[in-house]
Amino acid sequence: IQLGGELRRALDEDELHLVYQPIVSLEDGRIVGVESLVRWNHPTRGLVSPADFIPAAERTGLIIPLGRFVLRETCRQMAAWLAEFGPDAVQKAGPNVSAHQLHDPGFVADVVAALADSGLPADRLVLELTESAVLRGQQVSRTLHDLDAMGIKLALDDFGTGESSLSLLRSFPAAIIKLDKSFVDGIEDDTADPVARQAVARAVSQLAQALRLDTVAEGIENQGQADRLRELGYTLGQGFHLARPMPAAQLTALLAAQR
Ligand code: G
Ligand code: G
Ligand code: MN
Ligand code: NA
Repeated sequence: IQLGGELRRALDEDELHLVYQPIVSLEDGRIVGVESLVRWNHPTRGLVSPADFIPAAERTGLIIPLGRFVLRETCRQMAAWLAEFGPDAVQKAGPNVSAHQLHDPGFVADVVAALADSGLPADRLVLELTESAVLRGQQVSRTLHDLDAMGIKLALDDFGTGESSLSLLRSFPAAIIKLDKSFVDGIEDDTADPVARQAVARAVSQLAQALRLDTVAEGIENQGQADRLRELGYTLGQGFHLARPMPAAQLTALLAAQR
C-alpha cells in the first residue's frame, strides 16, 4: 500500500492519535504504567495499523516528526494523569522508539523539549527500544547514555527475540526488560515446548534480578499465563487479558476507579 505519501497529510491533519495499554501488577491488578501506541484514523481506509505504516514512515523519514508527535503527546498525557491522580497511580508511561529516531542527531533535544514543555519528570518517561534499534554504533550508544543520565528509563522491548540479547545487556543502560510475547504464548501449558518457554522466562527473570532490572511479561492472553509468569518471578504484565490498548479517556476512567 502507498501510505508514505499520505502520512505527511495525516500528521498535518491530526489523523494520528495515541492509545494506551496498561502495564499491570500481577500481584494486585493495579495499573503501574502504560505503553503508548500510535493509531491512524485514515479518512477512507479507516483504522490503519502501525505495523503497516511505521515501515513507510521509516522509509520516507517521516518517522522523525511522527515519533516526535508520539513522544510529545505521551509526555503531555502522562503529566496530566500525574497531576490528576498523583505519583502512585500510574507511575511511568512511554512510547516505542524506532531505530531511525535513535540515529537522529536531534533526538535527545526532542526528548528534553517534550519533558520541559509537558512538565513531566524525566524518571516518569520510559522509551521502548528493540534490540535491533540499539545494536549499532557509537552515536547511538552515546544517545542512550545521555538519556539514562537524565533519568529516563530505557526498556528493551521484545526481549529474547534478537540476535544478541545477552551481550547487549552489558553495554546498554536498560532499566526494564520486556519479555517477548513468543515466550508467553502457551507458557501455561505443561507439555514439551512450553516447558522450554518456562525455562527461558525463568532465566530472563533471574538475569533481570541479578542486574537489578525490572521485568514486564508481554502478550498475556489468559489467567493461566499470568499465574505461571508470577511463579516464574514476574511481578508486572501486559496483554489483552489484563487490559487492551485504549483511548486516554478510558484509561482516565480506570485510574479514577482504582483510586
Ligand atoms: O499497536 P500494535 O499492536 O498495532 O502495534 C504494532 C507494532 O507497531 C508494534 O511493533 C509496536 O511496537 C509498533 N508501534 C506502535 N506504535 C508505535 C509508535 O508510536 N512508534 C513506533 N516506532 N512503533 C510503534
Ligand atoms: O512490539 P511491541 O511489544 O511494542 O507491540 C505492542 C503491541 O502488541 C501492542 O500495540 C498491542 O496491540 C499488542 N498486544 C498487546 N497485548 C497483546 C496481547 O495480549 N496479544 C496480542 N496478540 N497482541 C498484544
Ligand atoms: Mn512496545
Ligand atoms: Na514487545
